[in-house]
Amino acid sequence: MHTLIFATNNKNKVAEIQSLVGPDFTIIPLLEAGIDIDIPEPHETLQENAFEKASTIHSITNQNCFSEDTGLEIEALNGAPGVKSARYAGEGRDFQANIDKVLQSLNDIDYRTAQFRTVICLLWQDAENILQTHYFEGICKGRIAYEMQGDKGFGYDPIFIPDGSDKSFAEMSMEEKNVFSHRKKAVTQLFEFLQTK
Ligand code: ITT
Repeated sequence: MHTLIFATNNKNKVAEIQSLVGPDFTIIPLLEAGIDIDIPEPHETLQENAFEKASTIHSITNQNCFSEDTGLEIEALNGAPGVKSARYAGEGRDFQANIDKVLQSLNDIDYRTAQFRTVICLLWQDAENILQTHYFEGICKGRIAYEMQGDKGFGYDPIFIPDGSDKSFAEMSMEEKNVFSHRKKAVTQLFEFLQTK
């Protein structure tokens, strides 16, 4: 049995990852661990931000933990919003404003190829008590819809249609989203790694 703190304040991420956890793992979200802080994400890469979040929580708890940073990368916008996805339309981290800005930026552009990319950072104390850092990445390729579709999920889900589907993530149940999901792919690698421990 592995117990891991998940260094996030995003309840939707917690719900998605809880839905993937098997009996061998216990995931403890920050609020359940009694930690109520907004961890900064100041860096230029998902990997650096993920490390920042995991290392901040490890320094507080001294326990095994992981974090993840996710970006929506749109080819016609040279990879934007990318690492700035949470604050694309400003510091308010407003889902609707972020979606409006993406749709506005792609106005009159039919080339709508995009991907979600998730980077997980695991800080793990090995059997010799040495702290190891491991990264796991998951990518979901797809396209940006012309308008919002569906009301499930969170963030950019209403405008992202994964390859292999005609539905946006916001038109899917969590189980359907997991068939395609960037997060599912990264978490699967994390669990596979932990199963070898
Ligand atoms: P933590 O840093 O506390 O984990 P956050 O919401 O700040 O939570 P990110 O920086 O990783 O998380 O998220 C970047 C943005 O991308 C943010 O606006 C999310 O809503 C959005 N996002 C992340 N995963 C998504 C998904 O699976 N579907 C749609 N939008 C997503």
